[in-house]
Amino acid sequence: MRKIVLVGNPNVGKSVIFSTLTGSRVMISNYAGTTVEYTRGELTIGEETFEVLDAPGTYSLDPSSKVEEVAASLVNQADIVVNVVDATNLERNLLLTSEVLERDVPVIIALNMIDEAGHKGVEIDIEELDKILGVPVIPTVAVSGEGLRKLVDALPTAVNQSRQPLSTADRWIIVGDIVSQVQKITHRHHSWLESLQDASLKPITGIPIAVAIMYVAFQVVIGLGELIAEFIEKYIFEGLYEPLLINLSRFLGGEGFLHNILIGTLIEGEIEFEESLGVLTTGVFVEFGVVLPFLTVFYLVLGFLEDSGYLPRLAVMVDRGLHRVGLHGYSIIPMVLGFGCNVPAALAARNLESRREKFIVCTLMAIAVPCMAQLAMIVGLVGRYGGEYLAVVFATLFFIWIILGLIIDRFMPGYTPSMVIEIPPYRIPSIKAQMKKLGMRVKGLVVHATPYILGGILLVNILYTSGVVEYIGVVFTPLITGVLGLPGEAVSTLLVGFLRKDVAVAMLVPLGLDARQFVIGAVVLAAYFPCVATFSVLVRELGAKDMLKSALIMIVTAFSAGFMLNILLDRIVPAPYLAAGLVVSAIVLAMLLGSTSDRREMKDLDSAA
Ligand SMILES: Nc1nc2c(ncn2[C@@H]2O[C@H](COP(=O)(O)OP(=O)(O)OP(=O)(O)O)[C@@H](O)[C@H]2O)c(=O)[nH]1
Ligand SMILES: [Mg+2]
Repeated sequence: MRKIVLVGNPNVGKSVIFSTLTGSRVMISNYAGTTVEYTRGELTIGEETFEVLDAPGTYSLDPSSKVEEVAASLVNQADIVVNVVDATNLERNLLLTSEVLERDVPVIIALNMIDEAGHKGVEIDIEELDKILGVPVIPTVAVSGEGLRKLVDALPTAVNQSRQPLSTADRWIIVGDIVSQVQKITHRHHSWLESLQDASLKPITGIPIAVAIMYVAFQVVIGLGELIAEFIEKYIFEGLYEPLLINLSRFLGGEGFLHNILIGTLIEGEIEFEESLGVLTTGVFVEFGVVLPFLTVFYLVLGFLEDSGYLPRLAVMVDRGLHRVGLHGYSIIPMVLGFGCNVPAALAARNLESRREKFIVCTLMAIAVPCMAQLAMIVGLVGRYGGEYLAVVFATLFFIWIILGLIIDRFMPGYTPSMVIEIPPYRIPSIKAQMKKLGMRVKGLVVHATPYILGGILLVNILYTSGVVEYIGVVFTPLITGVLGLPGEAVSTLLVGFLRKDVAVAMLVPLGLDARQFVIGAVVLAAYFPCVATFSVLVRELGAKDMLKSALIMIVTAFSAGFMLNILLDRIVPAPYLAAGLVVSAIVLAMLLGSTSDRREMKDLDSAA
């Protein structure tokens, strides 16, 4: 099968074109670096079926990051290259085009975002561009599908130029020349969207906007998530599902092996969805009653932030703060994604250029950013002891995040290269695209998480029933009880936490912990190790050696934090003061001790000069 490869700069609409051409579903967002791996699809034209590949965005075929490598290698395999060019940013896009034209492969150009170019007063003489480049140029508006039919029809007319390679300097000159010949810019007034763009980047207005957006986003997720979760629990689980289970429980005789696996333990003769630990009770409840409602709302909100183009602006706003822990502002994107699920977040970290930065981001995220499923459990279960205990959990994670960032930044050699953040314009998210994306994510969740959730519950159940937990509990009691102040059985939650963190948090409930113990359990579970899905992605992304280092850091940090809480919380410092103290001291320490690697970079630059 012949291969058509879609190449272009980041965020130019390649994935939109891909999904229209092939009918495949792929992630589309309004920021550079949405696609990090390629996706395949098929397109039939007449008799022939082509394989279509959606490449990650790249600025050059001479790769400078893993993501760009993927794109460059796809071009090498291509039988036809469709170079997607952003009409609103012709100059930069044509630099890549000039590289593509040097390859021994037929090329056709999709001049995309013609609609936005029009709004911006950018006028492009397409015929002239076509003539100068010597390959077909098809104007398109990917989101509305305009021009895509023509693009498909024109595919056979793609031209192989195999041009002589140019030096970078010559490339700039030639591209500049072309742009001056084909592009006319007429002046026009700022639209309100553009004024808003400016406001969200200026610190004086941008910081309040960022705080407000994040606040509203999390309020909506927690508030709406809770509302939906309560509704589902009351009407679906208690109203419809429980009576069925009660019948089943009676049918099974109320006890025995099968009853234990499916229904679990009855608590005072009743099924308790959070505590019974049966596959059909707690397993199904955790997935559909807890994870799904919160995650669906989170993805809805995230989708809006992604498609509007706000995330890269947030990156600019937090850039200075993140530099204190050796990170570039763009690493806020994997962090925010991590609140949904750490797996896609670890993949998004690929966009960061250096190994150093990737290591810091992945470690900090795995340790201190609980995923939505876990977050929902923590909010629901720790919240029962009162808001101040919830505050201690989050304050501790924040404290860990900052302190660990400062330490790694100081002791890991090198520095994080500055990275140019490309900021897309604000775009009004289309409801249809949002729903498609949400559907993809929720489906992915149900398909991928179900085995872990049900399997996790099953495992715990078996571990409990067979007495293994008791045995391991005895072995680890000195650590669990001595250091963390938890009952020995808590060790089972750590085992399960490797499979599913949310389930593990729920399993703290039957242990009958007091508030301080529950807080310690929740913090240690969040921090000690990533879940198995995240772990496998991290091994791939960081390599086994770095992952091992990262894992060691996590385990040591988690137990130190648990130990600290065990000593301080409520015994020496009451919860609200501890929460406030942790947040304030983290911020103060970051101010005083931060930016070590930035200073190293300055020193190196000075001595080089
Ligand atoms: N107005 C307008 N928006 C578009 C057009 N094509 C794509 N977009 C929007 O541009 C953004 C980027 O689209 P993607 O398809 O994710 O871009 P990509 O080239 O695959 O980006 P990466 O995977 O990050 O390299 C999305 O918000 C799209 O909705 C277009 O022709 N007109
Ligand atoms: Mg893409």
